[in-house]
Amino acid sequence: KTLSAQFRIGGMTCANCVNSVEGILKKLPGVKGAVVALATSLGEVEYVPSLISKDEIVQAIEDAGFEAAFLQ
Ligand code: 9UX
Repeated sequence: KTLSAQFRIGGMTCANCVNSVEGILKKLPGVKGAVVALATSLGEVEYVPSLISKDEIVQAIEDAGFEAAFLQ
């Protein structure tokens, strides 16, 4: 089973940040896809909840130096 969730991200200031965040997310076990938009500071991740939690996804983004919070 795969879920999709939207998050708000802080600290992205250039297009390379977007690539970094997407790359980090896509390497995580349990993450099937990730898209991040610089203009809106919003992202969406497709993940398998039995393999990874939202908290772990947030932690991975924050470890990379950004801020993240899921919308719900
Ligand atoms: Mo752009 Mo983002 O030089 O951390 S890669 S600001």
